[in-house]
Amino acid sequence: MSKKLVVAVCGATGAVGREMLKTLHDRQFPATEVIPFASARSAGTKVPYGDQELTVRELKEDVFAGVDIAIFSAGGSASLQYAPHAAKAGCVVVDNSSTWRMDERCPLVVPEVNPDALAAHKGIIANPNCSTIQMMVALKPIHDAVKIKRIVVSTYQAVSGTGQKAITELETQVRQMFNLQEPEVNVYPYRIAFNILPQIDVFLDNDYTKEEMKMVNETKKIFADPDIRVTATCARVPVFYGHSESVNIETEMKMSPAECRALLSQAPGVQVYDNPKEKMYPMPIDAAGEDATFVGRIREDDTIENGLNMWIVADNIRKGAALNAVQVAEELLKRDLVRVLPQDRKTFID
Ligand code: NAP
Ligand code: 3JM
Repeated sequence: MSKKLVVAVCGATGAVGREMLKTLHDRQFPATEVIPFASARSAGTKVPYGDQELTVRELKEDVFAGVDIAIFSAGGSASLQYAPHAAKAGCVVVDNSSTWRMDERCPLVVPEVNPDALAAHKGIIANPNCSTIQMMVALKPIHDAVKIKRIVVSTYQAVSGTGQKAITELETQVRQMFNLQEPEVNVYPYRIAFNILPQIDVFLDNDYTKEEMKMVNETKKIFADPDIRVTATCARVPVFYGHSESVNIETEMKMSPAECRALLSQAPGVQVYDNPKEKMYPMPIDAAGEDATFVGRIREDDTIENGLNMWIVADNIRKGAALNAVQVAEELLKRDLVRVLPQDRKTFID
């Protein structure tokens, strides 16, 4: 008989949670039991896991006894409240929210980029923001080869990044507008159908949004490079699945576009999709449902000495959330870091 491995999926009824269940099943994650949790609202409902239907349970502080790995995508406040209890109960948390990302006790991990950071975990591991993850996967090999000094990124983010209610809102608004009805605006500050919103998450005192500052701060932590300069503009576009990014980098040493293409075509998790003559470049319609981070439009920025521009696209719900979290869990198993109980595991609560 195989060893017991119980996985809790917290936020299982959401856009990320459903993809999490699918990813665990598709990748044959060796769980002996998968338990879906959500709020009291959906306790008792069913969620698909392969060809089974699992019954959703209510997430509570005392549900983690006997759970080995708890993957959270239930929003920031649920992670803040419940993840410490999960860690205290002895399971390893992989958290998708921004709550724990900048906490020094929590590794912030993209498995293709900084898997060794997992070794120092104290019970809670953070999954980076979706826009950060795909940028890290594409830029890490370049950073290693020629050292990136500065990143200027503009994002074009899909509505699925906001959750199930935003997917429904875009569908509803499009239908209403084709029927000459006034579109209802509930999720975003303005209509998203046939529009672009240069605001994701709340504004901070520096006039950047929280989403933009996630990209800045998470990049420094994942690359373990406090000196790398990053500036971001994040926009929401009326696309269902797949975040796109225009990325400009300035490097210490020179790398030609051809060298960059060759390097990235060997990089883990990356697929180079770049042939301007054939109008070949990545788009959200290519990336949706795929695991890879796609890179194209690689070209020189001749306004600076060592500069490159590129276009990076990935499925924000897969690599941007569920897949990255499952890869982290796989890496924990491979490194035998699930059952290691660090002495100071309790510091999240006590
Ligand atoms: P969603 O579709 O709105 O789903 C939210 C899920 O959380 C639902 O299962 C919901 O359960 C559950 N939930 C909400 N409040 C809860 C509570 N107090 N206790 C237990 N469960 C609760 O949102 P989503 O797109 O799946 O995203 C969920 C979270 O994942 C986000 O808030 C964000 O923190 C994170 N996320 C991260 C990334 C990333 O870049 N890594 C990307 C997207 C999202 P009910 O059905 O019972 O309401
Ligand atoms: C992606 O509960 C919340 O406020 C969640 C907001 C949220 C986040 C976040 O900050 O955790 C929605 C979508 C993210 C994220 O990945 O940073």
